[in-house]
Amino acid sequence: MRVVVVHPQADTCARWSAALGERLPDAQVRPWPVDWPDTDFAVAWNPPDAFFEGIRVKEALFCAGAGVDRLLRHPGLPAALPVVRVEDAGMGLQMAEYCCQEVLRVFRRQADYELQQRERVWRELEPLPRERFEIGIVGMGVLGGQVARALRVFGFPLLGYSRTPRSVEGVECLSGAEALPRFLGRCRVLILLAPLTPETDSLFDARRLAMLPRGAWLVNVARGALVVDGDLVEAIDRGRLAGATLDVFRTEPLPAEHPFWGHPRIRITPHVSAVTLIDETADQIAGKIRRLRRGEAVSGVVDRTRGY
Ligand code: NDP
Ligand code: OXD
Repeated sequence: MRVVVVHPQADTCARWSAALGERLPDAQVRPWPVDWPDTDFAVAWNPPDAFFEGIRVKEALFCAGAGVDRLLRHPGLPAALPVVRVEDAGMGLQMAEYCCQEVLRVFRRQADYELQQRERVWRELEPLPRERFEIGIVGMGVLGGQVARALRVFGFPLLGYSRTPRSVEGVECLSGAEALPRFLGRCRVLILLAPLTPETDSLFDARRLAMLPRGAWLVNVARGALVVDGDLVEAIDRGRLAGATLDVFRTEPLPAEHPFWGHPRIRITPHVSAVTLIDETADQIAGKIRRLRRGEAVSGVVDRTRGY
């Protein structure tokens, strides 16, 4: 059995190959480029345009991350090749840490206390009422579900929004386009954790952002293109939104001249809210390769018509 690994960073590619090689001792695992005409499986993160020109992937392509938007836009991706994505593999816990941190920062008025510290002001601010501090999560899949479960501990009212109906204990779940205005109208903090698809591209434009309660906070840990950048800055500057925490951007790395960088009410991290953990993910992918070899079904197969 042959497995090719393709990744833009050579050292990471080598680490992936070694991790998969250890777990699949009967396989030949090689970093791309290889001189093989074909391979049974490929494991890929942002493969270059030339990738599929020189090699035929026979059984399945594993995305080395959870989001497949970029892979599905690859011009050479064969139409019939099954694409399998990463499901959790340690990302859910990281996402839960990141989102809880940002929610608690807003709830505990940390930004206001930081401003006070700069002025050497000792003043106790009014606590926000927990029972009215509603948190909304767009995307109640593997990661959104784990974020909701982590937030439950704090007793905030939780809302979830997904494409199709979901049921998660302790979360009021809404779905479908007609429910979106009702959902947005309640979110003091809005967490984006839906994939980038034709339906979610630029979904959070001026009109949708205006549906949020005045003073809401946006946390985007999904993909930058879910949000219209200029509309977000305007909503914050006009005081409609209190601010935003952004981990993902339309262009990454975020260009130095982008207005997000210097904005006092925007917090930025460089796409690190949940990083792919090579060992955990290699365990998952190697397990799925073994199952596929035995003719068994695996989870995480991307539905290309849905786009995730
Ligand atoms: P899942 O496929 O498990 O969940 C996706 C969720 O989004 C589902 O609940 C789905 O609805 C919902 N959804 C899809 N389309 C829409 C829509 N049009 N409107 C509302 N909801 C929608 O994905 P994961 O939870 O594993 O990952 C989610 C995303 O997180 C990834 O696609 C990726 O972009 C991003 N990500 C970011 C990382 C980072 O470091 N910043 C790391 C990892 C992932 P339904 O339940 O009906 O299917
Ligand atoms: C992912 C990501 O989708 O890193 O896994 O964003």
